[in-house]
Amino acid sequence: MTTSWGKRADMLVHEEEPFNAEPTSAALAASYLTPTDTFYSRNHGPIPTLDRGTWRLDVDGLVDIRLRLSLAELQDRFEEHVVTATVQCAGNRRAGLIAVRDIPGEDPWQDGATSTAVWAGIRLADVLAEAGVTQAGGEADETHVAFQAPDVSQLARPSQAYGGSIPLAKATRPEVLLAWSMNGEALTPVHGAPLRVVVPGWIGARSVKWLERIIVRHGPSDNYFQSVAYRLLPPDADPDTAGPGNGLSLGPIALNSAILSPADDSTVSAGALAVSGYAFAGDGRRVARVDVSPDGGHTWVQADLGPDRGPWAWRLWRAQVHLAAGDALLVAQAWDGTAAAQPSEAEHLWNPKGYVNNACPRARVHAVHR
Ligand SMILES: Nc1nc2c(c(=O)[nH]1)N[C@H]1C(S)=C(S)[C@@H](COP(=O)(O)O)O[C@H]1N2
Ligand SMILES: [Mo]
Repeated sequence: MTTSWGKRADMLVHEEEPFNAEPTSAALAASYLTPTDTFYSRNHGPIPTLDRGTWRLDVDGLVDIRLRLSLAELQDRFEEHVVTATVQCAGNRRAGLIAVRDIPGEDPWQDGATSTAVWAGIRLADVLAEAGVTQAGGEADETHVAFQAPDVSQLARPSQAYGGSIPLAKATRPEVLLAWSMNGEALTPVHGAPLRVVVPGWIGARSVKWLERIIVRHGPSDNYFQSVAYRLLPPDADPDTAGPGNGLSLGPIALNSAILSPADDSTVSAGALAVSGYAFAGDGRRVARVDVSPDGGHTWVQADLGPDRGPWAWRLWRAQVHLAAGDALLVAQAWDGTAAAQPSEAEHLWNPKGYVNNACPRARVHAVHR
């Protein structure tokens, strides 16, 4: 069996070109940190192979001093920082929305368009400071930091290189990195070598790979993937005619969770059953609790939460429920530190591009005596 881009053979590959693949639930559940060969990969165009030696990062726009730096210069001049962060695509769990109503032209991601790694690199804030950009009071609301990559996407209208932006207020936070390493090793081509942005707590689309240029500007980027895609349209909107600025801009991640085991529609032994999965609160919030129901939401037990590696990374969880023989509907529901819970129904969340399905995950199981 052939594997693309250094990924394990059992990846669920949605598309080879552009390469879009997610790990199985079992692979994702096997460890807190997702091994690089297991980490999902989301791409909108061909994966560029950049030469580390000749590659340069440009920083310009509304800066006092323009910068043009090699990788070695970045590594010499700035202090290295390490952040454990979950990256999560806004399209994660889209399959649950497609089950409500079809979403043509978008990949049916299951629960694996999210993964967690240890990222090392430098703080975007430090590079911005070197260019004379600091977070100055009220201006931070209108000032945005845009990222430009070289991979040209035919999916954009018109076709263009990938880009996006975040507000200066987020860009200057200590968790936002320009990362050159993932899980202790140099970034691989598919994950953005030699340098990518990692915006912990925000949708994966803002963690721009193969970063070549940082532009400080008034307002968000005009790039298609900022101004048109990755916006949450109302259910009755036509995605084919939606233009720049329509719908809600997606940035901070919404509270979400998934059941990774048992699989939906599986046969299990009656009696004690372990149910496990992940939960992620998004933008600096904490997962406060995960509840699991063995009976479609009538009764609940609390899951045990696994290791806490800070607000930028997911929590794995596990609960034990007791099932009589017969069919049962397992449901999980995560709560965050503001006592907000996941919405119950995917049907109420359906949107034309299929983003942000954070409905309570469900798994139907058939319990048998054996
Ligand atoms: N240059 C570039 N950066 C990109 C993308 C892309 O297509 N091109 N995809 C984005 C999206 S939508 C996601 S979810 C993450 C996925 O990161 P990964 O492939 O390392 O998992 O990368 C983001 N950065
Ligand atoms: Mo994404």
